[in-house]
Amino acid sequence: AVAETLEGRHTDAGVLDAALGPGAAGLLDAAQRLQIVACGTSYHAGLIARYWAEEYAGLPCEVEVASEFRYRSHAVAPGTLLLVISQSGETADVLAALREARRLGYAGVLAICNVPESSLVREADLTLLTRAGPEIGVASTKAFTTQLTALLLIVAAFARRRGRPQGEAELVRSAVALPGAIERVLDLEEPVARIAEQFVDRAHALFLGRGSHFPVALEGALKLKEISYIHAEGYPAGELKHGPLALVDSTMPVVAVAPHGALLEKLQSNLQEVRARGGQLFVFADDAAALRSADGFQVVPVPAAPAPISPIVHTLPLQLLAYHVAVLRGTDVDKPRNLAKSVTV
Ligand code: F1P
Repeated sequence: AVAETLEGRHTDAGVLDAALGPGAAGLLDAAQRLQIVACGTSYHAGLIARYWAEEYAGLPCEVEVASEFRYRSHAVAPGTLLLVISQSGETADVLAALREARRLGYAGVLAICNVPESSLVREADLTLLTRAGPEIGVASTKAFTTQLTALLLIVAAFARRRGRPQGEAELVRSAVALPGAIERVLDLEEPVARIAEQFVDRAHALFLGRGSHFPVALEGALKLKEISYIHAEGYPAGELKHGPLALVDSTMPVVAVAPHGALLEKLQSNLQEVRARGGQLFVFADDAAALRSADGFQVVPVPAAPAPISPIVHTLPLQLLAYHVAVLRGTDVDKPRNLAKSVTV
């Protein structure tokens, strides 16, 4: 309904404001910049939102893990809105960051949360509920995709307020296209399950991305770590030669998130560096034909989707990959060792 409203299908332009609660309009109007705080998967959602905020709404945006934000000194720019993202709304570091931000004079607190009766929802000025339903597994999956959807709509609301109608229209068109795109990408389950077989006996994996798909690489690596216990790192592909390339040999699977667009050419040079060192490459690409040379790559063709939602669409196959690797390794996918659903201490 929010997307439809933004798209103009409803006349009530206040649906997003209503979804956020009383006072939404005033707080959003006053915001000059965003400071996002979150932990784990929710932090990765925030990292993607920064690309949207700056590109489509021209809204300056910083993102930090709550576990560091709460302990550092802050020079707070006037009009900085704190945007807190948490599936549970009970993560201790997130709540501490919120309270610290209040003390420091941030302009207000906007929350994205999945649990209506949580501490976060009680303490925030405004909340957009993700309505993802109960997360059964410890590792966030649908929480991530619904957080991103909420973030996309919030950025669309900012784009409107900041006189960026084209940015708003592009985000809204993308939001409307999202359910169909998700349906199509789920068809990748079979090929991804086959690729998972090649990860079962590996000790390490590297995930590469660029631009707004760099956080997708981080999230792919985190999911693999959390549920299959394979050591995995997400890296911006351009940083490869500043260190991690030293790790690459024929025993190292390298997953690349390679959507079409301006950064693909650069990414491909990075992939050739991996290839030259014998690394095994798994490339998730929505325009396989645009890959200059896919020699030695195992390419997974991701369905094309509008640019803003491409990070969401590329995340799903990586979630499926982690899932299938974990199942093959016989780990408990829903209850990984050493982890808790809510990190309340
Ligand atoms: C943050 C988080 C989750 C992760 C696990 C531990 O939780 O790091 O991303 O999957 O559940 O906690 P939240 O603040 O989003 O509830």
